[in-house]
Amino acid sequence: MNTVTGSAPGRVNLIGEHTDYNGGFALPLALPHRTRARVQPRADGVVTASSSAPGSSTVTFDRATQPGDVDGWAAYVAGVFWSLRESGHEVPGADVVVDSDVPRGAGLSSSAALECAVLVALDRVAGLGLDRTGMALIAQRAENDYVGAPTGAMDQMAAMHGGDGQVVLFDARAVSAQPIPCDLDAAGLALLIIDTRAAHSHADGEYGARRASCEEAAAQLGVSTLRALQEQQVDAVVDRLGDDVLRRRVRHILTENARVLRTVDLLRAGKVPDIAPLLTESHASMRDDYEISAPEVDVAVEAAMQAGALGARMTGGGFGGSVIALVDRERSDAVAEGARTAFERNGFTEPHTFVVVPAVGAGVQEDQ
Ligand code: GAF
Repeated sequence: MNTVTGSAPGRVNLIGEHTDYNGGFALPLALPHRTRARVQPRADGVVTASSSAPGSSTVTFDRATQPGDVDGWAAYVAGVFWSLRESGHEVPGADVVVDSDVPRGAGLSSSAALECAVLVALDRVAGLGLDRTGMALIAQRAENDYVGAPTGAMDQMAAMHGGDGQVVLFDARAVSAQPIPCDLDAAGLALLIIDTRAAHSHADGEYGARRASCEEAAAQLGVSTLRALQEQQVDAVVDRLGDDVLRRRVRHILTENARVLRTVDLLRAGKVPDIAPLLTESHASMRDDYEISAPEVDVAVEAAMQAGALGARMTGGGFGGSVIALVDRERSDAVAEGARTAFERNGFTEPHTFVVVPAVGAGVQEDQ
């Protein structure tokens, strides 16, 4: 068996937040930032995981690892070995060496990038021949049941299905990924990321609490997921719920799904600038109805808009992480500067800002 290097991108979600675990729609894109995992098979069944990140030490575990054996960043690696076995796939032990330029803790899915980089490499090393959606679901299971973060599959689907100049329409009920053209450059636009550097995690309680609220609302409404209500009038649906918090959670999910579909229509029609107000509406919905924003995030969105962004919203799981701003290309520096100035005024840590374009999904390279 040869040594194989897998690589997989981080992602930003253009629109469609917290919809995936409700059987809904999301529209992520793969980032140019990637995680690489060099996987050298070994015959003794042992796995070592090491990282080029400063201060990280090598973690050793058995290829038949079980949830609870490994924690920290290496749990995402161990989780992939576990999830593959749980799905009936035999893989050898290996020395896994990880290197990444996906910002960590920024809401840009460094965890899915790590899972998917290891997974595509193991798929090739063991000659499994898995398809991309199948691998995304195996990676999601690693995150859910080994790491313990109750996420949907959007991040892994973006890492697996992303493409140059495209966003990925993820339909969580159908478990399908469809490429949608998104040529920002041709429209004279840029997508600016403002990493607020406000702490963010999926494994803590708030993400799971939102998921539980949606499941509770679906049960009260007599459906298996909120997606089943998508064709109905939003007000009529929420009026059937007695609890105000559940009403607002459901309103976010149903209106957000509709915004994703509207965005897709506009992108298909080549009307890229017209998606901007939908991004800003999505942010207001996350802030007011779903209550997953954070002070740094709201300041970043407001500052971006004041500095001339066409639309802006938080991206990812929430409670921190990154904001995306759709800007006229020549305004991107001014918008980034506007965010920095506002953060300084508010006494927040300086944000990281950078422009991204949709990039390719996971892939492998075999060492000669
Ligand atoms: C995180 C999760 F991992 C995704 O599955 C998704 O729910 C997202 O938050 C919110 O849209 O990135």
